[in-house]
Amino acid sequence: MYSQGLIGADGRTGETETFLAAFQARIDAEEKIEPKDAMPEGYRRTLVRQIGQHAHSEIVGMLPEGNWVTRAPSLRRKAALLAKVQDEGGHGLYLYSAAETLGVTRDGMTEELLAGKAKYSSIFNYPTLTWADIGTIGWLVDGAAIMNQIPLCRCSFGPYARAMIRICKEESFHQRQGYEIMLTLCRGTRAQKAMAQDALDRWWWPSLMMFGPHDAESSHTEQSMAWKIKRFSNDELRQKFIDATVPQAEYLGLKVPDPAMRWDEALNGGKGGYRHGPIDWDEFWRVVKGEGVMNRDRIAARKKAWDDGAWVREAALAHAAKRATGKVAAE
Ligand code: BYC
Repeated sequence: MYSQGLIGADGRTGETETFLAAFQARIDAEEKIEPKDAMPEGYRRTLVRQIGQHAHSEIVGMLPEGNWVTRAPSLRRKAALLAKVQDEGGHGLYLYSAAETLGVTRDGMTEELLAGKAKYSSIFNYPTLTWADIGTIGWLVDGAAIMNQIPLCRCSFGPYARAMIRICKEESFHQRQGYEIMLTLCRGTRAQKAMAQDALDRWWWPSLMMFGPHDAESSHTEQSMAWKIKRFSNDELRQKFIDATVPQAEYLGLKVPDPAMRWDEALNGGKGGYRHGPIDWDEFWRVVKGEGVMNRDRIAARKKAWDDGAWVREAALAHAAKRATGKVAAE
């Protein structure tokens, strides 16, 4: 059993006050916590949960866009989309590796996903109906992801923070390719612009939900911020995203589907910001609990991929074992 978190800094077992205070002092001094360092069990569990969910989101997130690779409207679009989907696969792998440094296995995390015990982002339970959905995912979903993930580059846990640096660079490219698709559609025919508006109408609210419940309803934010895993609250990041995105929609000539949205001078400490209308949290929780349009398909697709890949994992392990005992000559 992985027990380093239960050994206090003073060498005694159990999470003594001294140990917890010394750990918090390291966090407050902006020291990075590394896998071999003593850490409270709650800190370790929070990271395993968040990094695991994040990794699953990247892998499940390949499905809605992968669905359009064969139908991309040009070779250039196909090459960019293929590269983006592959990038998401890479992000999942860095994140599974970061979580593994905390004493869990990728097999175990995958089993939890397939059994419905581990969550992944609600956003990936919506279907991609038209090509404009691919533009909108890049623009809004990757845009929201960047807003959430840039602060994670300063997360107190070293392996997670370091993984996020490369991920954010790639997400930034993804966001631009999405916005460029939207720009092209919005400068195209009336039908193309209508397709872009329809996609924005369907993806706007689910994108706002990506940031998680309002702060007052968020069970983990307070502790995660004290541990500097999260640097901003869910509502703070959602507001930053809205303020950055509404002018982008205006530039495209599209309308954000929120009749209550208005500029409010009082927001952001008097700097002003866009006040949004009520979010349908019943829909959010229905989707998180498995009742979204695509939940069953997503898990079925991941289960098939995991089952179909069993022979590859077995062969790779057998090959590695033979190499380790010198029975296979190095190529
Ligand atoms: N969907 O106390 P809270 C991507 C859950 S992938 C589902 O605020 P926390 C991309 C939450 O887990 C984007 N569940 O939690 C990939 C918790 O349940 P549990 C993924 C959600 O952790 C491909 C409960 O609600 N990004 O970028 O402090 C293509 C209470 O919430 C959601 C990440 O994972 C949701 N949207 O804050 C394109 C980033 N929101 O665990 C793009 C890393 C909340 O107690 N994660 N829940 O059962 C985070 O930053 C935080 O985990 C969250 C939630 C802000 C998401």
